[in-house]
Amino acid sequence: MKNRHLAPLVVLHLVIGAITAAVIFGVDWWPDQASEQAVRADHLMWFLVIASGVIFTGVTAFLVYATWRFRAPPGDESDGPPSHGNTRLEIVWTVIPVLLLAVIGIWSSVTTGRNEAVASDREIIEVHAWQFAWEFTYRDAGFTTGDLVLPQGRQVELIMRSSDVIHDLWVPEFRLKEDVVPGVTTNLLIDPTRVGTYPLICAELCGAGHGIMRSQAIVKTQADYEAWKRQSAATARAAGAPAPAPTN
Ligand SMILES: [Cu+2]
Repeated sequence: MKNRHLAPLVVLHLVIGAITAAVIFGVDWWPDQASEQAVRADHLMWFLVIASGVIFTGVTAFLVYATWRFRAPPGDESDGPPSHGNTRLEIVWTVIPVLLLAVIGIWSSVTTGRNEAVASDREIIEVHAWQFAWEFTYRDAGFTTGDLVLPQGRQVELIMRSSDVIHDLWVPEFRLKEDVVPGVTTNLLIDPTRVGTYPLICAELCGAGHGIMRSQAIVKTQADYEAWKRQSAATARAAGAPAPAPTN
């Protein structure tokens, strides 16, 4: 590269890089992290966003510089000089994306594997979805609720069924989303880490009431969770509620 190109390109990289970094780091893009899965997903996401920012900065700086520096003079209708390729450049722009995609692919599969590692002492909660509501059954305690209550620091497995169309259980703070499909049982593993109340949303357009198909995911400390479970079971028994219907 000739030296007269170097200085303006460095300045353009610095200016565009600074604007890109300000947008990436200056905006609070993501909700709280309330599960181990959220932390792993966000590490991968940060890598993707930062790598994208670096590529965006380089491409935009060269594009802006080339558009300005090599623009045609007014009235010049002629073609530019022919170009017969640049082997070194083509190797560089092939090798870098290959390495980047390999890192993303391996990192994604490691993240998925760790997110789906099953704990032997996990709590099982059955999920029933229909147009347009969620129902959560704590079968070992014999009751059903409309909110998903989970213990902090203990893995939960959701066993999910739909009685009509495809729904999709999504809690943004857990960074987890899974379809609930009629005729099929789907599962979702969650390791809640943070006490709090988070929106639980249907993320599949499932009919006219899709927009109101919302509930809450409530993470409690283990002591509070056990107390809530005992209390809910006692209330259900006192009300003479029948045991939750068996699911197929
Ligand atoms: Cu739905």
